[in-house]
Amino acid sequence: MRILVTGGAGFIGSALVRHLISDSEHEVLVLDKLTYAGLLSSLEAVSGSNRYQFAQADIADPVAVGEALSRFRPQVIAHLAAESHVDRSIDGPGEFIQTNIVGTFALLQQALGYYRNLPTDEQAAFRFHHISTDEVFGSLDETGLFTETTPYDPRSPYSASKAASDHLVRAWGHTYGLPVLVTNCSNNYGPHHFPEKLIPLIIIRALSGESLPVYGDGSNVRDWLYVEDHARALRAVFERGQPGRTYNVGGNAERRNIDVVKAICAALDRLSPAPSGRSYAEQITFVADRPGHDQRYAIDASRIRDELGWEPQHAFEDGIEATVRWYLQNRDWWQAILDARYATQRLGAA
Ligand code: NAD
Ligand code: TDX
Repeated sequence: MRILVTGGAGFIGSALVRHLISDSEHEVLVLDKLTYAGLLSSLEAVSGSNRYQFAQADIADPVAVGEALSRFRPQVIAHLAAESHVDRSIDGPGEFIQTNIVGTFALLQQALGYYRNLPTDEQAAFRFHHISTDEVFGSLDETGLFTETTPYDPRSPYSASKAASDHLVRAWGHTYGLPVLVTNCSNNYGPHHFPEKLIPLIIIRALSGESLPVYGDGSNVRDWLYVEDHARALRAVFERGQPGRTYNVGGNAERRNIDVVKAICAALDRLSPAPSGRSYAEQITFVADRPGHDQRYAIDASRIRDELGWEPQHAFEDGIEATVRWYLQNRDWWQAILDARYATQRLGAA
């Protein structure tokens, strides 16, 4: 199949592309604007493949998207392009509205025009797959899990923009007959994770001898999924998922933030002991909480398991160790990002 991957130079998109090139026969066109979070260095492993192409474009640019569609003629659009960082959405929501809502609308319009012009047999095979987040469901207290029928209750500018885009995608399916799929996934982690996110931020700041900022009291809970498990889930859904359907994807690995940070410190203590001989955990600092910080997310992933046979393969402790090893062995990748002063301001709140 030919798969157009929007946001393919990002953390999850690049993991999907690396998976598709190494473990399938699919052809891939990445369409990516290359914002601060889009990195061609994350696609180096596939850049020599004749099944991989790249186009730099904004999903909100109808001419560029239309040209890519008519040239590549995809059977699947896997839509991952988004502004993804919650703290940035609090500091400046405008880009989140523009890309996640307006951009998704523009992409849907192009996809619909393209779909309507396909021959009938190709229409039957076409899928528009929107990759979304569990944050659209809001916040849980100590019990309960998000299912595919949990009502939406987004609470940050980021999650509100993703909720809006989910609604648009489903509306284009329901009203115009576009064969859409939506996946709502929990927190990912693993190689090529952008250094502003909790896990890489802690690894990099620990190695730099800096404080390790934990928001609030560190009791907030996330359900962590190794990014390569997510890539396999996405492939299962666009290859075999039922059009019109939503699939929740999760790691079955709920952890409090403070325990995640301690697990990273323990892995670093084993793999790269600090020159001082002290544990990295001594660098942990509790800082002001994120405004509106959701307490807990947790996913019930039984639908994708029962219908498509997908399950996570990486236990959290193994995934954290693999991730810490990757950041230790790929300093050039993250140092180049730090040197580029990617974000002007954010690399931890302390
Ligand atoms: P990321 O920030 O690492 O990557 C986003 C990519 O989209 C970048 O390559 C960026 O250049 C590109 N992009 C941004 N705006 C664009 C535009 N207007 N046009 C074209 N390309 C654009 O994000 P990620 O963590 O890889 O997340 C990918 C998707 O998965 C997002 O939709 C996100 O909401 C969703 N998601 C992420 C997680 C997670 O834990 N990271 C969990 C669930 C869902
Ligand atoms: O310095 C920090 N200290 C801290 O305590 C940072 C950056 C985060 N945190 C906390 C906030 C969250 O409870 O750690 C948790 C994880 O934070 P992030 O890595 O920013 O992820 P989160 O806000 O949970 O959102 C992520 O998962 C869902 C992705 O960024 C989203 O794109 C995805 O939809």
